[in-house]
Amino acid sequence: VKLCDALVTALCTWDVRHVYGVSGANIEHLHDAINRLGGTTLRSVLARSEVGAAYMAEASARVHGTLGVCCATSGGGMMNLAVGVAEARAEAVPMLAIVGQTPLALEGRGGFQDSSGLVRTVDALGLFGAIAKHVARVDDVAPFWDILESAVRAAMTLPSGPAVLLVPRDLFDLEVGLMPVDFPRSLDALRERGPAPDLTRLGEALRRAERPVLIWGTGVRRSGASQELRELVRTLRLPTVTTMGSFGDFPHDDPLFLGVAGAAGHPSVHDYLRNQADVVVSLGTELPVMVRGPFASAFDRARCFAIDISADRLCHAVPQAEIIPADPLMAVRALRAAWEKEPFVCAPVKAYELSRYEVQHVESNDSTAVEGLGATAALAVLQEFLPLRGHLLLDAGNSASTAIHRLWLPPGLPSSIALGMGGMGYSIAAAVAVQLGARQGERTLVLCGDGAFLMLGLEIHTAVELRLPILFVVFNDAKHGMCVTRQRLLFEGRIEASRYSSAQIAGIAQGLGSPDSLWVGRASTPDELDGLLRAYQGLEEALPGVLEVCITREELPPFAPFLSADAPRVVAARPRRRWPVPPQARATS
Ligand SMILES: Cc1ncc(C[n+]2csc(CCOP(=O)(O)OP(=O)(O)O)c2C)c(N)n1
Repeated sequence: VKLCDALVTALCTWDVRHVYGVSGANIEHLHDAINRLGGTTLRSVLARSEVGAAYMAEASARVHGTLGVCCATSGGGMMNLAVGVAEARAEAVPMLAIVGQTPLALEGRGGFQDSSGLVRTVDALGLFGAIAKHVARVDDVAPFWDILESAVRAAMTLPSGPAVLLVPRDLFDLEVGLMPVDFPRSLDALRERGPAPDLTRLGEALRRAERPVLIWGTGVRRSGASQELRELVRTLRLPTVTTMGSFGDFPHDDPLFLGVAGAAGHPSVHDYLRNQADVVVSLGTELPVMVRGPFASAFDRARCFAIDISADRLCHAVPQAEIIPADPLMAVRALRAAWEKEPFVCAPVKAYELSRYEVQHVESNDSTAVEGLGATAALAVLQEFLPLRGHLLLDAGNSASTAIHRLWLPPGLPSSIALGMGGMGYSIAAAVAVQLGARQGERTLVLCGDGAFLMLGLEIHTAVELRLPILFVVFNDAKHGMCVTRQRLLFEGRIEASRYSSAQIAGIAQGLGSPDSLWVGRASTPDELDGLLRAYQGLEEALPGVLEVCITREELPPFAPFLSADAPRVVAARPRRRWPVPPQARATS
């Protein structure tokens, strides 16, 4: 068996469905092997850039709990891919990146796109050594199967992360022998979860607590624990807040949901954690500053348990907490076991109301208009059109923080945001993989700014090609909104390198498909937005859509670091509509 065929066979055995990438001289053998052997199991997805490809692979793993696989050629392709490898590293997402290298005989001898590190060439091993969880170079085919197994084991073992396999072009064609009999046949066999923690003390603390709170992090979904944790939370009646990354993972219409914690989170949640909670349990979050910043004093005052596989990071983030290293799924099961020995229900939250910050418009000389459409008003319209089942992807910037702060999500619509590296445009590329892995009837919605669109918007072309019914909503304010906000607040309003002339996003999008393959709309008022969303939802055949929302009224985003402690708030009425519960639990949790 040739190395390239062996790779494809292994990926098929693991039930990997897509290899995201861009081809090129040093990776074309892999694409040819997918062509010959992928069958109905494994397809290649041609992204428009390797940045997009890596984000797609990362999102397929982050959202659907698989191993994300991407590939690139050496040189520029490899450098682009590195962006998404870094995101997977930062957010502990399991990924396999296969990167072709110049033929062995040409390394250090002027080979095209040589990244061997020899004779002052770029050093691929060094590059990925610095950003991946695991990197290996296949220099010799004899240990190929071991090298592959170690790479994927490293990617899957918690805390998971990206593994990079560097393969010189000529080795793709060499014989590696048959797949060994003891080669792992399923990814589950590679996912080492570690032992179950002893949570007797936590159970005891919760039983005695008067105002306990659970902080639900993104690691819960990644470890496949969402369903079991939801059940446990309801059994214990444990009041719950989510982080921004897991916004939507706990049903918003459940009375146990207190809101979102973190920079774009809700002030009532932060107050409750800071001043009232007596036992705080965080699960599946490393509690980075973006999450803990607005309520950090809770860790000094309350009794805190921080449970996550990345206990080393927790030790630095919240040294005051009792840190419990564990995979979230193992922790959920351990807590259930502790509870079953001596069942109890938590004390109910008294007189709690979820509050949000009031909208603050920015009135400034350079502001385009005092009247006009603001992000909050646009989101109020969008609220009524959210898919009931699917996934919401948010991007960097003001529009995403406003969405997290102001939207209620239906229970079948969890959301994701890349906060590890926080790269703009992630949501656009990620949507491709999220929709490819979706079940029938599930829809992906992207909410991003024009800045994100201008960075990676051409991945919409990938979605059009694959006829993926993703709606890309682009909030166009003709600027990098969040940078402008920061400059206003931190640099006396001097705006530099964060504004540009308005781009016609709908016009650009129209060039990415024909009207029967891509729906495009442009709204400047709430009524127009409402009409267009109705039109999109009424399409006979679900299509990819791009909806440009022209934002002409600037707002201060509801982002805690930008707001004073006494910024005015409003109590948020709970969602009135009883959202239908999706017929099946999602694949990943
Ligand atoms: C790749 C990348 N470069 C720079 C940044 C820093 N950054 C964070 S938000 C932002 C502006 C985002 O603008 P836009 O996408 O238009 O969203 P808005 O804030 O206007 O809603 C920038 C430049 C980043 N997060 N990612």
